[in-house]
Amino acid sequence: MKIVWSPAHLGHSGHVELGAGVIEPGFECPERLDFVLEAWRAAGLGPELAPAFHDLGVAGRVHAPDYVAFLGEAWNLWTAAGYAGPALPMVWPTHNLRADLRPEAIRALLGYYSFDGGASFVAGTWDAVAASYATALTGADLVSGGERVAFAACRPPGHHAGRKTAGGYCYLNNAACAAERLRDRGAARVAVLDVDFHHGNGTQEIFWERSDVFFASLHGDPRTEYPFFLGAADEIGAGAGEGFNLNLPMRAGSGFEVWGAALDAACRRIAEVGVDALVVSLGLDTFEGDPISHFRLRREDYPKIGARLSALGLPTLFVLEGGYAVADLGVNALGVLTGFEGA
Ligand code: Q9C
Ligand code: ZN
Repeated sequence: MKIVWSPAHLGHSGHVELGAGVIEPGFECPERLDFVLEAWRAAGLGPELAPAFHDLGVAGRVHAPDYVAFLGEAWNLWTAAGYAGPALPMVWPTHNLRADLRPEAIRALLGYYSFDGGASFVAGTWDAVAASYATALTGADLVSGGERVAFAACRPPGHHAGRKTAGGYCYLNNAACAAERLRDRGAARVAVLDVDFHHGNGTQEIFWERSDVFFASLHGDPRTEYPFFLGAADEIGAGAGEGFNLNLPMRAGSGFEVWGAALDAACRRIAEVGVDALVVSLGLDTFEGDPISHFRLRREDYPKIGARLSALGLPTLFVLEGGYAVADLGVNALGVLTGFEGA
C-alpha cells in the first residue's frame, strides 16, 4: 500500500477554534501527521509519495468556485485589512439574515463562507489545504490506476466542508474531491463511507441530489454531538439522490458492539447499491481516548474495521479525517490499514 502526504501541512499551525467559553488552540494540530507517519514507518506498509500537481478544477465542481477562490485569498485579505492573529469568523448569515448577499469586508466574508468557528486561517493554511486536496486526488489516481488500496494522509481534514462553507477544521472536502476524481476517471458509481465520529455534513450536502455517489456515515447522534444540525437518520437524499444517503447515528458512549453492527449495515448497503470504488473518510476520533468525541472503540477494534472494509472487494482509498488522541492516532489508523491488507 502507498501513502501520500505533503510537508506543506506543517504551515497550518498556530490556528485556533471557538471552544466552550474560550478561544483555544486547534485540536487539529501538525503533530497528528507525525504520529501517523511514525506508525506507517514502524509497520513497513509501503512507499511514501508526495502529491502530484493538481489544478483546482475538481474543487471548483465539488465546491462553489467563488468559495475556492475565497479560501485562497482569505489570509491576504485579513492581513491587508490590518488584522493580526488567526482569521476567525464571527457573524453568520443564519435563519432570516441575507445569505444571498455576498459582503465585501473580510470580517463578514469569513462568516459568509463558514458554518462555525472551527476553521480559522493562518499564513500557511491555504498551502496546506491545497496540498491536502492534491494528496486526496493523487490517492484517487493510484486507485483508479489499478492499486487495490491507497492511503491519502490529508491534513487539514475535509468532511465537514460543504459546497461553500468551511467548518469543523475543514476547508476543501478531500474525500468528496477524491470521489469526483474517481468518477472522472471512469467509475460509474462511487461510495463514500464516513467512519469519523462526527457526521460528514459537508460530504452529505455535496452529494445530496446525486445517485452516482452513495454516501454513508456512522457518527455520534447529532442531538448531542457536533455538528448538531445535520446527520439524522431520516436524511436519505433528494431528487435523483433519494435513497443514496445513509445516516447511522449512535448514542454517545457506544462501543464496538453497536458500532461494528452499524458498519456491517453500511457495508451491506454499499454492496446492494453497487459501486465501482470506495472512498473511506477515515476519522479515528471514535477511539475511547479521544478528547473531544464520545464513542468507546479500542485499539484492537481498528483492524476489524479494515478487515470488514476489505471484504467489500472494492478499489479503496482511505482519506484521513479526524482523530485527536494524538499519540494513539497513528497506531489506530495503521490498525485499520493493516487489517485491510491482512484480510
Ligand atoms: N472545541 C473533525 O473531526 N468541535 N472535525 C470541537 C472543541 C468541533 C471535528 C469542540 C469538532 C470538529 C474533522
Ligand atoms: Zn471528527
